[in-house]
Amino acid sequence: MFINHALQEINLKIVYYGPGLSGKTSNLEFIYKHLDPKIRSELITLNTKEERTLYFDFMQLELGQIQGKKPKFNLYTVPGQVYYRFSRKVILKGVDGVVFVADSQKSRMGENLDSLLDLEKNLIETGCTLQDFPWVIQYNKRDLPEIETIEKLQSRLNFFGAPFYKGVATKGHEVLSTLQGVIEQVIQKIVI
Ligand SMILES: Nc1nc2c(ncn2[C@@H]2O[C@H](COP(=O)(O)OP(=O)(O)OP(=O)(O)O)[C@@H](O)[C@H]2O)c(=O)[nH]1
Ligand SMILES: [Mg+2]
Repeated sequence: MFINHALQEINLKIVYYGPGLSGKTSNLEFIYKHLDPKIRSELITLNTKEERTLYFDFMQLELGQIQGKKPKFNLYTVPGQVYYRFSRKVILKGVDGVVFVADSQKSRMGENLDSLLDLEKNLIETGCTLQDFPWVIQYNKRDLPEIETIEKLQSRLNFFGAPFYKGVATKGHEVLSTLQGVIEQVIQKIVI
């Protein structure tokens, strides 16, 4: 969090985390297309030619007021591919809230778990832990065949009882409710 007292602005950082191809960039693309341009910036994406995130995606939202100040939510995605470990660590610096985008496909359970452990490890290095951190889980790709039940995903991934959403990011299902959920978590933490 960064407060600019002169401009009466609070800058908050929300990071979309998760394994490669889970749908993090698709979440931001939907938010970009469906929010009023008056409250959102352009979407900056840095992709490889295969459309995989290379460093991060970024977009800023300006919403309402908190304690008389204008909150600006800076949304980032990390690159999910395993070897971009260093980028993920850098992007997590100063994070205020996380959306963990899990891939619901049965074959991706191992990658979801590895990515969640990678998140926990990186958060611990910044002095936080998932247990008392503002975060939500989105179980994405609910439209595909061969997906895990929500009960199984919950028991394997949601060990701290974070709020969760059942998403289809490409169609926008639960994308905005996921965003709203993480924003609520972040605000709750800063107004206490
Ligand atoms: N069927 C289906 N496809 C999805 C869904 N969400 C994303 N996809 C597809 O999955 C692929 C990867 O989506 P991205 O949003 O680029 O994934 P990412 O998590 O940003 O991937 P990295 O940047 O490599 O970490 C794309 O082809 C998307 O169209 C979904 O809910 N359902
Ligand atoms: Mg991406």
